[in-house]
Amino acid sequence: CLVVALVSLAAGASQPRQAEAQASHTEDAHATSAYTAREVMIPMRDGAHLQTVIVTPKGQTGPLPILLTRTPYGIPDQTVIDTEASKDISSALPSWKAFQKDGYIMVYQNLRGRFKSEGQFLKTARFDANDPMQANEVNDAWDTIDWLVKNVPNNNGRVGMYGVSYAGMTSGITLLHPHPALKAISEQAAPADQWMNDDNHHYGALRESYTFEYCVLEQADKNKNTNYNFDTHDVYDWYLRVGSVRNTDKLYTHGKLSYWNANLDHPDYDAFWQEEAWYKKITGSTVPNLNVAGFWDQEDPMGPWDIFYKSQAHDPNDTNFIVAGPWFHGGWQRTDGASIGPMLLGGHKTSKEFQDETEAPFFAYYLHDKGEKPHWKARIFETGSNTWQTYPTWPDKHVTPQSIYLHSDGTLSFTAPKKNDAPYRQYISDPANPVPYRPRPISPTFPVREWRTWETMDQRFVDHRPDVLTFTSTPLDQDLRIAGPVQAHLFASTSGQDSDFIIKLIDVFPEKGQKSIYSNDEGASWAQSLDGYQFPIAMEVRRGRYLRSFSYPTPLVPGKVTEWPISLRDHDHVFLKGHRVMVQIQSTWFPLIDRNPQTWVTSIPDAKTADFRAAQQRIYTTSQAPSHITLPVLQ
Ligand code: PG9
Repeated sequence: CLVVALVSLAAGASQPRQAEAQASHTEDAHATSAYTAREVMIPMRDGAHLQTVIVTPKGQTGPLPILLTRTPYGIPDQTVIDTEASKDISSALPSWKAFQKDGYIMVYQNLRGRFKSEGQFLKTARFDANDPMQANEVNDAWDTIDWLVKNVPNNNGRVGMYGVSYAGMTSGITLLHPHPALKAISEQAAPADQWMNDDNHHYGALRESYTFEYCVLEQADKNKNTNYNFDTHDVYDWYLRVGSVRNTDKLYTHGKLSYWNANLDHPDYDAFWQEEAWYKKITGSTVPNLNVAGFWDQEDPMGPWDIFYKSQAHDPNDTNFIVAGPWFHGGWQRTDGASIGPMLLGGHKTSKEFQDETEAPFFAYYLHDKGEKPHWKARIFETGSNTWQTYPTWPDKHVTPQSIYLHSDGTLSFTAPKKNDAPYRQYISDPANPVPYRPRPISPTFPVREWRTWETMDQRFVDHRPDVLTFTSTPLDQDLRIAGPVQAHLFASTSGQDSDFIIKLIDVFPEKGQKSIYSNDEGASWAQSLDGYQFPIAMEVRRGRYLRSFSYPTPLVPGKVTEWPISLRDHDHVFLKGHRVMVQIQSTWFPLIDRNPQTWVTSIPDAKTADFRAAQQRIYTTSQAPSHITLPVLQ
């Protein structure tokens, strides 16, 4: 039997992801070949042929459904398939093991313009329903499904699609015009609005280091995923030295990364980005869909919620579902899910539980007529209590919004500020000395692992910096359970004409007796202290120039107290009795978020060195300007 080199199927495939797949595959290297893989070039309506691998279980007796994944990152067994027309492979990839007891024909396709697929890489979620010849991911999926059901021997005429991130987007976007044979999809961490709250921007604030490095990964070479070769160990230094974001292109990439340059050329929510917000064209739940979201997703935290909520508006047959859990981007397919960052999850293997108990039964029901339809709308792994919860509606009907207020003495409480309280706390935000988004030295985004879990990192690394404000509650005298959308309202001013505010909702562990004990398969075990750990539950940035309009930025009035609504997305977490609730506020988050010059410029990526100036930031804590976070409290 053969040992084959697996390329990770997962979106954003990078070296560690490949290494994981390879390691798990090697374990099975001596098993009997269980599948046959063959490569075909499937024709699209405009004549482009897309490289597709069809993996069939050996000894298949009856007709089986097809499960299709469409990715820009390379299909599995790329190297093997490139040289031969068909090949035996010995074992399932980790991410499809759970399906195989029911039996599926697995199909992987490289998107047009990637690897051996012909045509131009689209790198867009455009879809014009009035132009049936438009090259887009909806039509490519349609043509592929049409070809598969007509040409793959022994298929049962039903197709499912699934995938994480980019492959989640290519699954989810089929909702806009599904092929009749497409009977179920599971979009997982699909980006839905790249300017608003997914990979590239958050409310217009450019995700500089991630987007730049992602564009290198995907666009530098058609035939492989590429990592940028930095000349500093700490990329914080590299980005600071680069200065104006436009210099990345001027000095280093010289027009080679068209999508990166598009990000710089379109700083505002213009027609370019509105076209990318494909989920807004969803008219309802057209195909049964299992949306999957991670609460610590560092790339596409909002897309699945956008798609879920938009489909929910018209879901007459109740076929739109959401699963969310304690996962980084795609964590439910890439780890066993026994922990999130350093937090163990009560003995659960949340990824395996999701795959075995939710994902596989979902496809079995819609593609095999086996088992039962999900009896819930949302199935969520709640952290803190470390339990799976099912909800008949999401948000749950029993949620009561309760506001937790920031006070000028640095406390946080459910009591609103009093009339005579001091009006504000303040700090100087200096773009020349930005707050790092994770502890330095900051490694490149890919291929190292820290990127995956940075959203779980202990926030003590910035606590007490002079440009970070901290507000803390007393220890809770009972559990505080939140389930639903979390919404911050800052009342703030700046001495500049533009500014960012970053707000973090944090669960502070007690000072004694908190630890995670890990063990490995060899029987070794070790402990990590979590005493006083500042565990982020929700974090978000807003950019002042877009407070009034996302499409037409306007300057802030220096010194004017303004309300900043900041959505912190949906969460399900229990702050346990004895823990404290903390809020941190700062104005830089570098180099993840590009620096705001804090003076008025028409385009931040083109700001000059002299435009970057320090500003005095004030967070108001009065009865007229009560900064607070509204929590969805569930008793
Ligand atoms: N988050 C990645 C991505 C998807 C779509 C567009 C841009 C980036 C990914 O992991 O695929």
